[in-house]
Amino acid sequence: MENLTNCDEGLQPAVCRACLFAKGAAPARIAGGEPLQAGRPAAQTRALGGLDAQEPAPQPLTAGGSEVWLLSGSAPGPWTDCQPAATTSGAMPVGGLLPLFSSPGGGGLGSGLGGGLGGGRKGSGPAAFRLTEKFVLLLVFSAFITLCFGAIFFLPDSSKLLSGVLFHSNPALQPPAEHKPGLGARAEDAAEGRVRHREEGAPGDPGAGLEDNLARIRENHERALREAKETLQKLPEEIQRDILLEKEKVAQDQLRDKDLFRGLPKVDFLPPIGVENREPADATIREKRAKIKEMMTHAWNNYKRYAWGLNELKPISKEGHSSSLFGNIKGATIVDALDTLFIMGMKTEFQEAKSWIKKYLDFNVNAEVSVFEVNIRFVGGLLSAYYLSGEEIFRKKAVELGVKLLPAFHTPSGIPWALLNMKSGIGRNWPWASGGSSILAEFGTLHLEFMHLSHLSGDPVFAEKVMKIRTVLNKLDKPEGLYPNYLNPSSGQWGQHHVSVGGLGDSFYEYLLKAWLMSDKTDLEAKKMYFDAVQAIETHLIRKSSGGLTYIAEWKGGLLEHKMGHLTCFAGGMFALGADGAPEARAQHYLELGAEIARTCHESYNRTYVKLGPEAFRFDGGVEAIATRQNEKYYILRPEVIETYMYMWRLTHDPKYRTWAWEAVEALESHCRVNGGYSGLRDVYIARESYDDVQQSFFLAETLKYLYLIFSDDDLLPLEHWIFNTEAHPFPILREQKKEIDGKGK
Ligand code: DMJ
Repeated sequence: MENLTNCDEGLQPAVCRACLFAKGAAPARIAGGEPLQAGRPAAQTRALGGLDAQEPAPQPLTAGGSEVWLLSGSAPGPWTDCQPAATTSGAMPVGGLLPLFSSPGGGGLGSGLGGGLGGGRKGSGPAAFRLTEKFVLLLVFSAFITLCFGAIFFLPDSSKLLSGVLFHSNPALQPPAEHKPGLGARAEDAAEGRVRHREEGAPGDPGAGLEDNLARIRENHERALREAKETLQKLPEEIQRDILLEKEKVAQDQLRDKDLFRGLPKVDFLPPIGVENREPADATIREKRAKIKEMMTHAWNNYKRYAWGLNELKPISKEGHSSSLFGNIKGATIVDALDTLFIMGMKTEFQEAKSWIKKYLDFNVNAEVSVFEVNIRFVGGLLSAYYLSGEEIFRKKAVELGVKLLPAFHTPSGIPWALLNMKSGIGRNWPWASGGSSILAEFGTLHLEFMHLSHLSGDPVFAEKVMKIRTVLNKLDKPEGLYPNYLNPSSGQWGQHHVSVGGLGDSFYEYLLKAWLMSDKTDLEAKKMYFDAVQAIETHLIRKSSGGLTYIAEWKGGLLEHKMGHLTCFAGGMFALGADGAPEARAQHYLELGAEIARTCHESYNRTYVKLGPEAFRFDGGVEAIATRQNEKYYILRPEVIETYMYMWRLTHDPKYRTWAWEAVEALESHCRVNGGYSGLRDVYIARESYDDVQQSFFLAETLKYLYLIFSDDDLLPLEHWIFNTEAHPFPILREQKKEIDGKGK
């Protein structure tokens, strides 16, 4: 009865006809001719339109006439019109179709065909058909069948409708209905929907089972109806695009099946360069390095003791901390800390982490995650753990997670969504983002990881996704050569013209430079994009304060906000690292620019009470490198300033960078270390403790790793061989690419 229910509910003709055909009875009965009289309406009063209007009036009534009525799908009116027999006779489920082929009782459709409402002549039945009439009948009926097939197979997801109607006989075999949230809906809605379904009726209660099944069918129908309606309103190009996206999804599922369940292709694991943990020759440096390892042990042991398996630690409350950034994925600290444990030689801890990952790391979670955060921390952490240790489990998990992230790219432009439900594959953007835009620093910080995913899986799909992002960016005009922070994934156009080298923009620029370096300097497009962007940043954003501090301001539609974020401090290291690729005359300039930013950021630390820097500091209203707003005075164990010290140390060996790094160690020990680990601070300008009670996973991944590298020799993870992702996870330079390209060129 589901089709009739749908007719009642106003299904569009195309869809409802598919339902009727799906009943399977109509064609056979029509061919046989006999049972078609069963559902004849007592009186058919419908006015005719379409083909029937062209029929010459004084023709004998034939079943062909009835079919003409059926085919006049373009005639306006709700789909309830398709079921007169069911409503009048109240008997046959296919009553909407059958009466059209009967006539001996008179009236019926013939009344219309003959010459208007109620007029009709008596028909003589199928046996009396003339040859031409039979032919017309056959023609018309074939057209009807074709239409039905079209509705079934070419309307996206009408198969769902059929499966709801036809294949619901065994409720036990039906998966619970996915309660998909629409765009803008929250993941929790979906979760609640699922819970509701489970709660209805106890297991084994057939009544409840039936109810549940009917509800599910109804839900399927409603969804199919919505989708069919949407499809009918779409332009042909949009339908074409949807079909392509759907195909792509299927291909991705196949990829997942192939790769994950039948094993990844073999890759030659190259022993990593520069991972020997040699002690520094200088005793003071050795001690300092040992101290940093002790800090890592303290952070790790407390996480293990109080929050093992959860995402992060609350070092004051001594319990787990879960951030919505990871949805229901667990173990952020474990995955983020893997490579730090490895390079510090903490082998037992590394093995513990590996065992947990093997047993418990699960990505099949029905919750929204931040694509960016999951990529930089989880994919990044797993990739570097693989490259350092050669353990297959990390490669497998990284690729498995990469596949789960692919639906985020199902947008009209190929610019991915910021948020993704990993189970349903539904994506959306942050509700606060300008005009539904994706964020530059988020979709622009996938490149390194996705290039490695293709390398390790043997599948180009990951690389294709990130190269598509680049194509979109290169086609767009940039205001003053700058990249706005917001880009709409549907229109492929910029949102608000806000530009930042800090939050919302930062690691996009970092990844342009590193894409070039990681490709063994073959990715010249990335190099050009990087240097062009840096030039525009220098012209429009970089300024010097009256006290001589160089800073990077934020740009809002042409106006400068003289504020620099803690996040922006990474740029000192980036400018210095990029000096290598700059024209010779500019190389020194970029090193100096890096040094100036490092000095400014050091000042932002030095001008606080605790000697750790605020979230943002300003250069206006008579202050320099100081936070003036209460909500910018916090420090959450961030690494960017220390990251810049690390690059400056490696590239210049100026001892002040070790001095500044050690100041940071002392400040962390004095103000952030607590019994239960390390905590961020709410206000860096006051003496009183102001713990935020979170030990961020990036404290272990980045802050402690960069500190450790500053007090290690340069041959530990040498910069000529390793590129650090934005979460400080080291990836090897992809030299094979060059060889392949060279090989092809020969
Ligand atoms: C880290 O997760 C990454 O460094 C990211 O690029 C920016 N923010 C945090 C640390 O501050």
